[in-house]
Amino acid sequence: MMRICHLLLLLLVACWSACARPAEPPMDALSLADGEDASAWRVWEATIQPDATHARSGRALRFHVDVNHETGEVGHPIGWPRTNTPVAEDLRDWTQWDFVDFWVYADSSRESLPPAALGFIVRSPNKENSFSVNLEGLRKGEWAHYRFPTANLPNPGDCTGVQFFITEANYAHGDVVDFWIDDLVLLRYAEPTVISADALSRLHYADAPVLRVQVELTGLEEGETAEVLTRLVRGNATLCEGSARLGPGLHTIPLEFSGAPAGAYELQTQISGSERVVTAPVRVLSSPWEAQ
Ligand SMILES: [Ca+2]
Repeated sequence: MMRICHLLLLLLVACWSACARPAEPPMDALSLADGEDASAWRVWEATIQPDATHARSGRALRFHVDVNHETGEVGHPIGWPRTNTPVAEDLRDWTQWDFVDFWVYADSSRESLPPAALGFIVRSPNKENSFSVNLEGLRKGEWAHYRFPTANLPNPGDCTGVQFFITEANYAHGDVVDFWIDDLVLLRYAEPTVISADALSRLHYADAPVLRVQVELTGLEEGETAEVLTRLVRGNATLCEGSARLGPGLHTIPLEFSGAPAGAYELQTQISGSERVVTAPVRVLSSPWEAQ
């Protein structure tokens, strides 16, 4: 009996997790590398070639490094084996896209990878404006998925190239390491999408007349707008609701609030006509003493 209860509980939790997470909205994708052709990739102190040993589909780009602490560039025997490709001139404006997204599979002669196993750079004409990141979470014998918002790049309007590199100082002389890079794409929401919605303050005093909701919208052309609905609910009861017609970017919707009993509520926000609801908790307080 105990075991059945546990099983039911697990099923409930699994269902709850699946239901609570809104399905990913449809996206447009532009492929930068699908692993079938490495001819546009330049490489230093390493090799790169299409290879089917590990691939999301077809082949992946296999970036192979024999770590060597004694050879390499003059003055930098412990260097940075790397590979990069230019981005075609007409594709360099990534403000038109929401994410850069790719998969990496890692293998090595080592028992496990060092913490900073592989780096990724989105290059800009000006080096200081390049985006450089250590790909955390890479593990030997596993795929890892990376998705970076283009809004986080210092210069998303002029992305001239992408690069993968290792820092040999993080490895031992003689280590062998391979990375299979696949499905390197730019993604954007294909329809109006709420990417975040939250109360400016998650603690709301019951006598305050306005609850301010911060909403970020994407999937809209400049000048295009969408109707956004937002409401505060508990169970089946809607305490207050509002709507606004908004364009892309960050906005604040003032939600008229006519009072509600103290307690935990849920803020629900969606594009009118869409089933995808973004939720955030709000706590209504009847007096400042409850904030403790
Ligand atoms: Ca592929």
